Amino acid sequence: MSKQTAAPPSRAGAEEQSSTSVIDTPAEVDRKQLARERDEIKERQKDRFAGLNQEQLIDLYRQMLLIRRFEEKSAEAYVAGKIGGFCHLYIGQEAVAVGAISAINKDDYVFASYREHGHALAKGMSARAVMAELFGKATGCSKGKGGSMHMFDKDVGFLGGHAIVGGQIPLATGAAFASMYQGTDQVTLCFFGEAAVNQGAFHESLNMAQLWKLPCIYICENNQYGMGTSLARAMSLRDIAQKGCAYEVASEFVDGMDVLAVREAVLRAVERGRKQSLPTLLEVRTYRFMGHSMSDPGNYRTRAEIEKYQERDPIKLFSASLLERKIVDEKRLEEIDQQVRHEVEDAVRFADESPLPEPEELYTDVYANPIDPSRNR
Ligand SMILES: Cc1ncc(C[n+]2csc(CCOP(=O)(O)OP(=O)(O)O)c2C)c(N)n1
Ligand SMILES: [Mg+2]
Repeated sequence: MSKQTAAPPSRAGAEEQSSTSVIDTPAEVDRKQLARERDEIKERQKDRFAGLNQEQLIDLYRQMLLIRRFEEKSAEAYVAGKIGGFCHLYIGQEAVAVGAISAINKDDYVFASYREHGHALAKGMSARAVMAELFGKATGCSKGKGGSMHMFDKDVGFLGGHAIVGGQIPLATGAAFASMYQGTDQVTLCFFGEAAVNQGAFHESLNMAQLWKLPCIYICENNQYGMGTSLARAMSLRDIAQKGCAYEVASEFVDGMDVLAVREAVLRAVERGRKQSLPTLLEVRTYRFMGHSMSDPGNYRTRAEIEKYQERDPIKLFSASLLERKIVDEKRLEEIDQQVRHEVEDAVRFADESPLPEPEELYTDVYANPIDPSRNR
């Protein structure tokens, strides 16, 4: 066995190398400071209300709340043993999927990672189809054979749900190539976590997208952790938006806790995609409030850090802005909450009552030319 000659870079060393540290772990919570920061974000958000009518603003709120309540129910169902396999929740990141997908059309494409229940709902899949898929039922969007990481619905342009970290990035690039080749004005949104940026596929895709002028919008949801590993321990250049420069891809940082900031940035990218057929890289800074998956002990970050980001909860922030701007009152917020809870409960009931897939389904949707099951008897 060869002797190890060079010590791996120390964690402190990695942190010193970056000029703009993303990770900030205060020893304890400074409530006043947190409240000040939240108010600043809220003020910035209110400047972004122009251009959206009351109905559109309320719908953004409703969608984020639907995802939140859907995910809370998923967690309950998982603990009750109704959901098998892995299950990665999106709680805390709702503003990213909702803001971004609100900026595109129904016939545009969306690709996402395994943390994709929210993107599927925002793209127009029903809560019933997503919940039934989680429960492994025949009425699920993938006939109960995919589960949490494999939501898919061609009819609404939601092209997955991908379990391989970064696997969706070249696929989305291919979809954007198809749109360019066919001369449509469709754009493709590709969501992925910051850990996927270290995959070669990210770099290959950005290079091709700029070179071949592909209308692909790469949305890096930087929640600062890849499983239990902080970005600071895994990436030398942590300002992910800067990486676009290497391929001359236009890029920007976006506040992922502000649904309107995300929407505005994606609208700019969509215009670039449709008018100039060019890609964009967005680094959207966000945070997941739950563990990486349902089986995460979470001992790699502090409670203070989680509380800091919960203070910027995108849903609470937006409801406070809506109230201050008198777009809604408390009664209207309560009605929306009831409506959303009802929709999620209906989805759970539907999933509970749906049948499991038949054993014969093992042979369908596997190959383009299906196997004849009788050959194996
Ligand atoms: C190619 C590959 N390597 C490793 C894994 C195991 N894995 C699953 S999730 C994950 C972390 C990804 O983190 P990130 O891209 O930041 O997304 P997040 O979970 O934070 O949304 C890893 C390493 C995998 N699924 N695929
Ligand atoms: Mg991450």
